[in-house]
Amino acid sequence: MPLQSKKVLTLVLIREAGRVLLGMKKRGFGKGNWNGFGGKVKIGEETIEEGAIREVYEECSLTVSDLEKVGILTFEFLGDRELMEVHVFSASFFEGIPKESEEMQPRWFNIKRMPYDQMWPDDRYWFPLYLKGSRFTGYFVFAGLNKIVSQSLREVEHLPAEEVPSNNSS
Ligand code: 6U4
Repeated sequence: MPLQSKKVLTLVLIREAGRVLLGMKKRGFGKGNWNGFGGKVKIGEETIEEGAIREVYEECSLTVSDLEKVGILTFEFLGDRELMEVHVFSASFFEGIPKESEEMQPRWFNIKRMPYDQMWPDDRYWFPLYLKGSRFTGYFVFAGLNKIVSQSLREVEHLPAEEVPSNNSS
């Protein structure tokens, strides 16, 4: 079965001193997991980063700036022809106080105690690279939502240049 298209998504990790802000996903894809903030890039958004900043504000009321792209993760779900390409950003500047939204309940986690058992199963592999300040690319194949059947993960010097997103919802 040929893979046909990819959906571009964002994932923003907000870091302050020795802690990272995650949100408990209350609905939709990944419900019940502690996750970074993010979602689809909308038509009309000129960069992936613009979509990322909007999602953070919608999900936890923080205004982030100076995002740095740290990773690109591609997910294949067996039986689904659409790949998910998740652009991971690190944000160390923000304004506001994290607030619960309809979609996410935010909470700070000490970087030494990340709740990997309640995160996406791929996170335990790449999160340590993020925490030590590396850049990375990864490809994970899932059978269902909980089982990884193959994976590759690499630390890289530079991430590929950004393509203007052409996918996604309005
Ligand atoms: P809406 O339209 O908001 O209902 P929803 O189905 O909830 O969409 P959305 O837009 O919140 O999905 O996007 C999914 C989020 O989950 C993105 O931030 C990317 C992130 N994500 C998806 N797969 C992931 C994975 N395997 N590991 C991970 N984050 C993942 O750490």
